[in-house]
Amino acid sequence: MAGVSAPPRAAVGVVIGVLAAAWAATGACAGPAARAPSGSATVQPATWTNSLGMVFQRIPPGRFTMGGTEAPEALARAFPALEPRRFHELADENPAHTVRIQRAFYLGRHEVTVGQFRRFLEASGYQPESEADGTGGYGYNPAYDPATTQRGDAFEGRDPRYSWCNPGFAQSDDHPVVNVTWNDAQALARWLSRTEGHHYRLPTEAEWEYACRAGTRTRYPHGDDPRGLLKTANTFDQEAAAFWPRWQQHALPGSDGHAFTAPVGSHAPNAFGLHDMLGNAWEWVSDWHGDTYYAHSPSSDPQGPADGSVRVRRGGSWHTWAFYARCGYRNWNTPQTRYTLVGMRLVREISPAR
Ligand SMILES: [Ca+2]
Ligand SMILES: [Ca+2]
Repeated sequence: MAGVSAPPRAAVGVVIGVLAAAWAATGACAGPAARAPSGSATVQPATWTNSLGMVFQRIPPGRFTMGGTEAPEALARAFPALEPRRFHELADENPAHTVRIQRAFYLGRHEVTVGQFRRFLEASGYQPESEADGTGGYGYNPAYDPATTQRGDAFEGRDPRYSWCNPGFAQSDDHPVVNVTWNDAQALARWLSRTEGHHYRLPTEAEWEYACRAGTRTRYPHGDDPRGLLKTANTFDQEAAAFWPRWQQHALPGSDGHAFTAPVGSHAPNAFGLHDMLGNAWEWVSDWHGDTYYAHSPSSDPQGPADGSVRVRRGGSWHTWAFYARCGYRNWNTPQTRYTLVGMRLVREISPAR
């Protein structure tokens, strides 16, 4: 299966640099101290805020239909600019199947932000994988020409100049952190669990899709029309197409207000009160990826295949075409992958005794 290295599974294009968002790496690497926690886990409030300032929404248990793609003909009508082969490359989304989420859980209202990740690093001493292994991350550079590289990736890297605090474009503390690995997410969850006494982890793939759909069965929580993303998510729109004119035909016909990452919560939440489940930053989930997993996965609280080589990420990003920002779309990378488009959000478990 392709897509095991840093580039996205979805096609990447050629950067034609215009209007550089040049930015110094040191700008986002220092910041204010952590805030005190608020709220209490003992009463299971609808929202809860942790020691890093992450706000969590209580997600109720429930049942939903996971996966399942539409007929290629229907997809072709909705996405006329795409080559027909893309509608046949979705086998891992099938079959549609009923999944039960048996316990309530807290899920981050937002993606983990740059500021929250910095406070974690400062408090824990953890060194992100892109820095620890010395190879860096990926970033946007208007002077970079993918045609001159062997891989032809849309972004420059790996390069030590790029990391969680420098994706090559400006980010303030309330933007989603990117260039973080699945292993970095594990480290953050372990540290929070240890310091707060709650159990943190990445959501399972099933929990993520359940939370994204929030009771809906359409391509997106707002419905089936890709243009609705302009009001509900930060994806590949006309703002982004100005920087990647080669992909103009795949850009949504309007502006969501953001060419690169947006401050988390810039768009309306879904019915569970969650922002940016689609778009802004891809989100790591805990599961290994399995092409045929849906055909035999357990119906209650599936945890993913027992082993594998790549971890699933979900939801698309600020650089993702609408077709790949559907609730059911699956993508994956190795746990060591760090990339300009990939971030995370966390689960905090709710103790069944409370
Ligand atoms: Ca956008
Ligand atoms: Ca997201």
